[in-house]
Amino acid sequence: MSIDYNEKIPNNVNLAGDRTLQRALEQWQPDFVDWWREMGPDGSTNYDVYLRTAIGVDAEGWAHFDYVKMPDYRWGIFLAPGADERRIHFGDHLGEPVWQEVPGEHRANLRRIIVTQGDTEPASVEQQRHLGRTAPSLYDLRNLFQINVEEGRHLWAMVYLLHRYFGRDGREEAQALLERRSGDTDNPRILGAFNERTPDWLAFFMFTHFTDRDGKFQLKALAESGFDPLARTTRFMLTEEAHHMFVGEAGISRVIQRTCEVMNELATDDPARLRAAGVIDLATLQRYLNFHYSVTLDLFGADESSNAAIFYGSGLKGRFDEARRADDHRLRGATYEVLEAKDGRLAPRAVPMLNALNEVLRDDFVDDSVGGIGRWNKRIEKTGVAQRLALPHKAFNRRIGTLSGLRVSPAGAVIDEAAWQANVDAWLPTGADRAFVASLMGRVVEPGRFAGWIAPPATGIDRHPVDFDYVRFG
Ligand code: BYC
Repeated sequence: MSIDYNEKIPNNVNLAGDRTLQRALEQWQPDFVDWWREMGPDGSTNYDVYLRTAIGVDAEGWAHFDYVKMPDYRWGIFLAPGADERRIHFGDHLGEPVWQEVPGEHRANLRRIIVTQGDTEPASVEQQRHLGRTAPSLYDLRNLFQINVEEGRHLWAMVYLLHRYFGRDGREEAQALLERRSGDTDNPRILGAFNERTPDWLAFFMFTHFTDRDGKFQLKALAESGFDPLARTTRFMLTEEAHHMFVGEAGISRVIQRTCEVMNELATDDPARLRAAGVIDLATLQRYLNFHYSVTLDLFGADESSNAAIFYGSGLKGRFDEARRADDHRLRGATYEVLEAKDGRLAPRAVPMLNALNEVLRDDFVDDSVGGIGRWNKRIEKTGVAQRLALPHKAFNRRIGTLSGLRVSPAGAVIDEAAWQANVDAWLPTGADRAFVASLMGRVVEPGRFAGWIAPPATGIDRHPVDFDYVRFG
């Protein structure tokens, strides 16, 4: 059956004018829908969900709201408008015109970057597929589904690039993106954090706060790319990413609000009493934070990476805000400090900056995360509660890079295995923490009602009230 792509897939890439591409996508599309039905939000096929759909790249077009059944969501393909005469502004090709087709010598690396990016999108949908069963409100359920369909759109964005620019290998990679599965032992997703479970809503909010923030930084780095279609695609993806991080940050903020209210009501900071009252104690929240933050730090790759140097030198992947940096944008001869263990302590060591670009991006992410913690702590402070949250040291609980072989406390002290084992239950979520959080997860779906462990949001979506019926069950 042929599909009217202009009707079904909103796009600004003239799909209708490219028969080859259209045929390739016609073959991929039913497999995508099969994947969505198998691995997308559990039991949601008949729900009418009040969703935002991008139908254009301008101010009106990118946020069109209506009720949609998710398998019928119009996953569109959009490139942000291109600048005339854009030139590569970093690396060995600095000053040359950007590429509109893939340069042969960079083909394998570009494909690898696009596949790695693409792989995270369906992975996160798989990780979150059971959460609809335990949504704390209709408002939150809708936000979960919004994120899920947009991750689906981001997969389409990468599949478009693979199909349009990489011929047969691209089509094979696009197929493989539907075949890997998060957490599968035989055919897992590519990056570590995307094979972890997202078992409850506290994990979901931490994931969208921290891991979607990795998404922001990686997309910002790719938005600098000398391969113009990748730069323009990722720039448009960033408009959607902002809402995902909002869901995480505001979600945790609302959990904090509710916990602090009960702390004040009961005049206690005893986790056992708070748990008995049905809220999540701040120590448990801190342990979840420690886990999601450290797992996300690993997503930036090894602190020294020849891949990162090659990606930058060849103009494929820049730095965060590349254009705003006051240096030569070639970085040969420049150095950057990475951490290593020396005489039982963490010490900085200067290495060639080109090799340390994963660390440069990780440090930008750390700075941004410090801001987020500050906002959460402000929320606690306003309630008069004395406890505070903190980011663990960036060497804590690492599995990728030089620091992966070390045991490091959240405060940044290098410790031995015995000290780690003696404290790990105070630092990372325990089985008992997860079981407690799971025990709070019950489904609340009456408009305007919220589970007891989370405060309502200040405002609704698209200027609707908080008690709007954001999801209608078919
Ligand atoms: N887990 O030289 P290195 C998002 C592998 S999130 C497992 O440091 P490189 C989103 C690596 O593949 C953003 N393996 O690697 C968020 C390599 O393997 P090989 C996603 C890992 O290439 C929420 C080896 O270790 N986008 O959008 O410099 C919801 C050596 O490592 C990991 C991107 O990541 C890991 N964490 O850096 C939905 C952008 N890290 O070759 C979506 C594209 C490394 O030795 N990707 N390895 O077998 C990249 O730019 C790079 O691939 C990375 C890795 C920065 C990720």
